Amino acid sequence: PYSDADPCWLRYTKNESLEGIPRLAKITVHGSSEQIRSALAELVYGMTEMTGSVPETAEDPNGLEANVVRLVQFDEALPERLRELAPFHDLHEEGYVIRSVPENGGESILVAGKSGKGVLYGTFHLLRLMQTGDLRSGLQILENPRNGLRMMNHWDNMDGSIERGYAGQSIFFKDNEFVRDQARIRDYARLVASVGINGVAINNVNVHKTETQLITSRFLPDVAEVAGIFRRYGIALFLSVNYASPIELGGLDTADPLDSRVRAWWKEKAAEIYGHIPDFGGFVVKADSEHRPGPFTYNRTHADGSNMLAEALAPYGGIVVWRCFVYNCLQDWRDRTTDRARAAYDHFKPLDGQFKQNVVLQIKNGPMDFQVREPVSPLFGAMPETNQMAEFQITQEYTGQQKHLCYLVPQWKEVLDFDTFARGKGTEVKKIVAGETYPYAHSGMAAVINVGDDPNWTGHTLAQANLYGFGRLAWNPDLSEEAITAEWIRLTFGKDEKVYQVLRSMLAESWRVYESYTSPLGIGWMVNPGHHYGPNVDGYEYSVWGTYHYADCRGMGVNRTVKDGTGYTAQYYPENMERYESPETCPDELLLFFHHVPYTHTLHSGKTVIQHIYDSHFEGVEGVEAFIERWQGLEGRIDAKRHAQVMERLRIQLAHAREWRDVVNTYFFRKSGIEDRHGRPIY
Ligand code: GCW
Repeated sequence: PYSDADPCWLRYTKNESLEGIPRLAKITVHGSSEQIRSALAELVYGMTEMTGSVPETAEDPNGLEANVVRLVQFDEALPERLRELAPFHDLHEEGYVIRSVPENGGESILVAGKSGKGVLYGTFHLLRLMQTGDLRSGLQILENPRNGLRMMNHWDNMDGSIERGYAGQSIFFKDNEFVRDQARIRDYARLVASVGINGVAINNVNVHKTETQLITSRFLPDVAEVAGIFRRYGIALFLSVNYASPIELGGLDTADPLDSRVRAWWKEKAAEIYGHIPDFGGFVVKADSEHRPGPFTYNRTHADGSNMLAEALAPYGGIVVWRCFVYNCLQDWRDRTTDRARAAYDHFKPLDGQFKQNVVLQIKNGPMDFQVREPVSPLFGAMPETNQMAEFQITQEYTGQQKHLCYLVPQWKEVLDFDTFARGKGTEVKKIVAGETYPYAHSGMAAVINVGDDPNWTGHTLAQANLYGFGRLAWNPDLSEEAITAEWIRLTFGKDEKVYQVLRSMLAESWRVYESYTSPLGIGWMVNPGHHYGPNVDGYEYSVWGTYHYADCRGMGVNRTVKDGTGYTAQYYPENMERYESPETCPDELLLFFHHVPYTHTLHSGKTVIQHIYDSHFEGVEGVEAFIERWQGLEGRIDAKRHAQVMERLRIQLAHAREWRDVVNTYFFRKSGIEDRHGRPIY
């Protein structure tokens, strides 16, 4: 590591099971890319830490060594004998194989890829096997990433603040400059590359005045330096750009995408950027959203808007990641016909087929905004001729802000496994965003990241699991929650079985526990306006944001049916539409998202809505109490520092969960006048 920050899952402790493999004391390298050199450095470092001795790096052009780790990047100069050891034809550009190969009278381990990136990913995989003691004879691993784009979006501002950041300040920026000490950036690159991330947008999608200048000569040399660090780890750097740049930077009087001066300005800009960063990834754009400028100002569509940028980037292979988070944020709460949930689909679906090949639409997982529970965005699968990717939120804006434990892998799994029925049964979101349903030129998964300059990166130490889990799912969305959790725990906390059992159960339950003491049955929000932390049932009820629960003395929920509601359900393919349209078939956990029902409505669970609210809120707090008890039991089994840190957060979580419970229960008791069947305290 380059910094003294927490190594997270790249924790290489002395490992007895490796000592039995003294034969792996040598590493040979074929290939000279920057990424294979990083792979070598990582392997040398990891093996040194785990075995206590520095492995030798051997020159072995003709493959005569035995009992070595061979890092091999395919190229024309690769000797025939080594060429035959790996099935290169089965590998994608970023894939790899790890194989045990009997050779020269011994057994070597081959880590091979078509690119340096592939070898790097394979090396991190090999290191995982070493860390967890799973390195054994007869390895036959072949991995290709399912998603082409595996991206992190930072919402970092150049003053060092992070929008919706809960783990300190930016690792990139400080006082409107780039940070000079790049140690954290290097360790960051190692961390995210180790789980396969290949693109990072370093600045907030809300591009303010200073950040607008990231694409100017004032900052491009700095951007290029970070891109250089990223490059060594196979990461392409992206920038969020201000749609009004031609006005703010170029002195033009318009940013109209069809204006020839605007087009020429962006083309020149692209040439300038690529002059500094030949492998620049491209732009991330939030346009016409929450007061950000965009093509609507000029009566142009989002296809016009994004295509213009795409045209500028195309000669260099760059892409435009265009966000679909476009909705009316100046709604009148009295207006019951406008439904924010409809917005992304209504805006973008009609434009299908009009986007250039190097534009990819980035769609939030749900139709609203990263709530603890919402349905899957109906836009997934609805645009066969337009590249799509999914946007998730690792930073816990609405899920406890890294004070509460909320492991999001189960939530993301539900989204990825959701069957859209776009091409009949079996058209899950994961296939669409992987480009397997429609032949997308670009697609994948992005997430708003949860790291800052806190010593443990994520504020809550256990929130590291979300970062790890996202990367692993972006690599392979078919990995099970259990498999990801098990990997993370063993890498991060070692092999103690009790530690594993406790952590596994806490992580597995945490999302549902958080859900149960916060907003019920898919309705969302109920948070304090602005910072979005803590209970405030009516916080967003009479506001402009389109975020309502419509609770009255009889019932609550939003009627989004076709029959007599906002018609949102019609945005789904028929199988899902029908399921959501009727309260009989709508799943309990989403009932209030789709329907306005009386408090006395009986759920599939057999409980009434009001009793469910009371029960779940009491149970949620009990869930947190149980976390504390279990975590207490790990004292002495994990290092005191991390144990204490997590305990401190759990205690905050408990206090705040009680607040949530009492505020929500009291609110609905007063609205409904219906007593808790179990007579528990409600105020
Ligand atoms: O969730 C909302 C956040 C905003 C954010 C916006 C977005 C970056 O509250 O802080 O802005 O979404 O996704 O653009």
